[in-house]
Order: sequence, then structure tokens, then C-alpha cells
Amino acid sequence: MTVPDALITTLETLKNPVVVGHVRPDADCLGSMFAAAIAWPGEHGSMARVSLPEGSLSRRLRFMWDWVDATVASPADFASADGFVAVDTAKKPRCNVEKSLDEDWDGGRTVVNIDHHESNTNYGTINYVDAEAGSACELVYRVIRAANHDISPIVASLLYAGIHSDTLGFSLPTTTASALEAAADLVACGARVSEIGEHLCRSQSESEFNLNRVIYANTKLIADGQLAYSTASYDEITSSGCVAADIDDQVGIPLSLDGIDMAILFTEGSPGYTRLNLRGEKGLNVLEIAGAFGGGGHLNAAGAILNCGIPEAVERVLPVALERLDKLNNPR
Ligand SMILES: [Mn+2]
Repeated sequence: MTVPDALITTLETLKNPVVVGHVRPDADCLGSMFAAAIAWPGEHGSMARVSLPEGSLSRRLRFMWDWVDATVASPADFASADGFVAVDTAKKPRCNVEKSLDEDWDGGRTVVNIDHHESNTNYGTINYVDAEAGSACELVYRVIRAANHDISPIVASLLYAGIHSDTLGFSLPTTTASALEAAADLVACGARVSEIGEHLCRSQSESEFNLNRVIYANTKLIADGQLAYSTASYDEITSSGCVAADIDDQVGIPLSLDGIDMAILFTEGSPGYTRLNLRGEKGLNVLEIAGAFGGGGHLNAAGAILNCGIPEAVERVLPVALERLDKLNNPR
């Protein structure tokens, strides 16, 4: 999907933009946010302001923040912005903005929406949504190339980290030739490949490691080995020494079992709120399951938040997931 000219023109003309991502930002979100903020700083010096309310950064992704010289956007920056760049965010209510801001924080000003979520609602003034792209970073890379901006080693590293992370280390079906070409170009531009690999794959704190033990221990295999799920309650998360922001890709634990079609992780990051992480293998669509609980995401990776504790969430979600698997087994 080619980059719309109007998108580039708009990005080039914003004088005072604020860059926004999604709540609980992952590496793709931070990488695309910071790269866009560096590529289109407006008149703010080296980097546009970024919306990252207190507590947004996980320990493991702090290295990306440390790479850049970012300033967090204050409510006053929101008020004075002449436009917003939203990346990796499917719908407006998922935008990671200060709680004190009105839900109409854009106030009719320009919103550039760059995203790769199937469930994107095209909430921007200009939308560049390509659900076939494996990451928002791949899209921001395309926009930066189309606008003929230089790619510094830091920008290359930010974008490479997002592509690496959202393709699960270049292993998901979204690892297309286009994703690999982008990654190759970014490596040529100086992306810090092994440093990123270490940060993303081999940098667990003892707390995260302890939480993984819990998630391994709680993993159950049901439906004749088609569905693996696990749980971590609020008490289990806090007694591991973790916080909600540390929950990121732990659904990879039930997902790592051989032969499954679906993996689910239930985590109670704050008491009474259970986050659902769903993954489908072999092309299984889990987006509709997330959708049934008010969530969204991608066809094979989706999530939602339920307004209840773990036992009730499991009781509500498993029948829907089993029904989905039943349809897979008995296609009409
Ligand atoms: Mn993403």
C-alpha cells in the first residue's frame, strides 16, 4: 500500500505536533512513536512531544526511551498542538493520553493515523492503515522513506526494534518480504541488531522471570491439546515483584506449546480488571473473540479487558474460545 501524498504533506506542515501511541505501549508502539517524533519534530527542536503518561513505560522497554531525547507532552502541549500523529493505535479511546484530558482531546484538529490493526476505525483526519503490514514501524519506515528523510542509526534502531518485536522475532506470517526489506535497509542504516535482540529477548528481570514461573505453572492444555491458556492474578503479579506494565508478551508461554491452535493469557494487572491476550496459530482468527468482549487487535493476535477477576473472566471467555475451535473442527 503506497503512502498517500496528503499524509506526507500534512506531516511536513505540522508546526507543533504531539505524537500519540496506545495504552501499555509495546516496542512497536514506542519505536514508531519516537521515530515519527524525530522525523517530524515541527518547530520543537530535535523531537516532537510524545504522549506517555506516568507509568506507561515497562522496565524492559526503557532502553528505547533512553536512546532518545524525548519530552512528554503535558496537557498544555495538547492544548497548544496544531495536530496529532497517532501510531499503532486501532481506535481513539485506546490512545494513551493523560487521564485529565477530555476524551475530545484533539478538538477537531488534524489527526494523522498510521496503523496496521485490522480493527482500526479510521479515526484520523488522514488515515494510513495497512492491516497487511506486520508492524506500525514498517509503516512509519515507509512514510519516512517516501518523504525522503534520512534514517539515523537511532531511528533505524527504533524502527527495527518494532518490526522485530511485532513479527515475534521475524517468525509470524507478517514476516513478509516487505518487512524483511525494511529491516535490511534499517540494518544498513545502523540499527543495533544484537543490542535490540538482547534487550527484547534476553533481558528479563528476576521479577519477570518469577512471573513466568507462575504463568508456566498455571498453564492448562484443553480441547484435546488445541487450546493452551494461563492466568496470573493480581496477587501473583505483585508477589512476583511485577506491575501491570510488565505484562507484555507472556502469552508466548502457553503459545509455545506444540500443536495448539489458540493460546490465551488472563492477567489481572489491577484488582478486578482482567486483561485478555489471545493468539491464533495456523491462521486461526482470534480477533472476533476479542471483539465479543469489546477488544480488538489483529486477526492472529488480539486482546480485551474484562471488568472482573480471573475466575469469572475464564468462565466467560473459554466457552467462546471453544466454540470458535469447534467451528474450526467442523466447518460448515
Ligand atoms: Mn503494532
